[in-house]
Amino acid sequence: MAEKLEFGNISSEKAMELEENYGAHNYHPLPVVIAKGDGAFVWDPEGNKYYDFLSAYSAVNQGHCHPKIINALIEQAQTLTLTSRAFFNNRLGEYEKFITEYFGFEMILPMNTGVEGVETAMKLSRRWGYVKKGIQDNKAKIIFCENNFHGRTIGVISASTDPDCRKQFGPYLPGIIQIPYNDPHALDDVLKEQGDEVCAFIVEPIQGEAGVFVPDEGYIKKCYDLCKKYNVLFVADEVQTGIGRTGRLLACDYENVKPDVLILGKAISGGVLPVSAVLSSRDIMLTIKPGEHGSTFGGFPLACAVATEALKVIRDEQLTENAAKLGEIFRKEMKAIDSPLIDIVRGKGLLNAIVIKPKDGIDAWKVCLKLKDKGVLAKPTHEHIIRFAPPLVITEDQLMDAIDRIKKVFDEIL
Ligand code: IF1
Repeated sequence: MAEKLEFGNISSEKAMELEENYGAHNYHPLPVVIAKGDGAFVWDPEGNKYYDFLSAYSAVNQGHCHPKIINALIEQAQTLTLTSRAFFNNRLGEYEKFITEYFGFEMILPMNTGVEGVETAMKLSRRWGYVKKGIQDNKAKIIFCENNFHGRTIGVISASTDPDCRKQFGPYLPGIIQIPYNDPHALDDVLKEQGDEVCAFIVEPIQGEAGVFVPDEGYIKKCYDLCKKYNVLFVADEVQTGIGRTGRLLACDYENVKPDVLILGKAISGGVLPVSAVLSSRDIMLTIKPGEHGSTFGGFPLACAVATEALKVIRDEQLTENAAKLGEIFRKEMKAIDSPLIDIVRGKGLLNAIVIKPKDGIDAWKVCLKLKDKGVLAKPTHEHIIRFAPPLVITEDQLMDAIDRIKKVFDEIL
């Protein structure tokens, strides 16, 4: 007999079966089906409630279905959704003024997904390299870090060192240099040798996919200074770390670095629409001329309305401050857990990870399954690491309740 459903008309079992049969197998999800979200919580079709400790990879910083963002979406959707950039629209300019002032930049180039933001930054950097730096045509090089994650396009995976992202997708884009992360000397060495042909250094201030790898204090500033020394653009990919997640508006703020080019995505829209942005100075941005880059949806009115409201929510509800405060509590409580399974606890703000030392057949995946049973959703990355990144609207009481559940898992699992 079919179980009564609380949300939607498809059971968890049926939903998983449909995805298995009709969807490409490019993911390996945790066996949980989400049918509804509200703030820090999600529910499956059967009505089981969970804390969302992934936040759609930090896209849902403002919490699921934030009423103000959803209202902005509905209102704009009933008025105008898409015009293309063949015409002006009455939302784009206002949004562009708002977001550039919000982050302290002169200009924005709006795109949709994070990886498009990265591609845009790569094109912009190359263009700047030819037009402003005087690099010989087709010689420009971009430096990336090992173990980076910047997205899935051919251009961007060419910069990846992760075999899962790369293998059998070649041939790759030339003009890419990879150096170790968290090693300013490696950057210095490359720039000393090839600096004349390098247009940009593209870096995550905290490496997300690598397992929330936080570099040494001062790393970002040292890299920025080296970029200045060799006339190279310092490009920060804050698609995951940006917009309050790490306890500052931008993770680069921790070192008072203002990137030459800033890439944002995910939480710009509060997880409501794919919205990304490349922010920079007029000098750099205006090296791209009309007709040379763009996207049908980039800067569409619906995105402008939603992103404006989503950024206001971050500020009005002091979500950055909340992330800073609750992040301290989270790491302190996790470090206090006495379990042989816990190797390292690290992170900043509400972007945290626990590195698991597998024991007696218990690995990160099994810990996540147990967490799910206790009502906390988190996902392993790189086999042994579990990322913990709840929506920034989570309250202290909710966080403490979730922490209790996590503690119980580690108490009971071995
Ligand atoms: C997937 C990770 C997170 C990103 C940074 C650009 C992009 C991402 C720093 C591209 C995207 C995602 C995509 C997601 C998994 C995920 C992820 F585990 F791989 F590292 F967030 F933690 N720069 N990150 O983190 O943005 O094009 O996806 O909008 O399923 O591939 P996108």
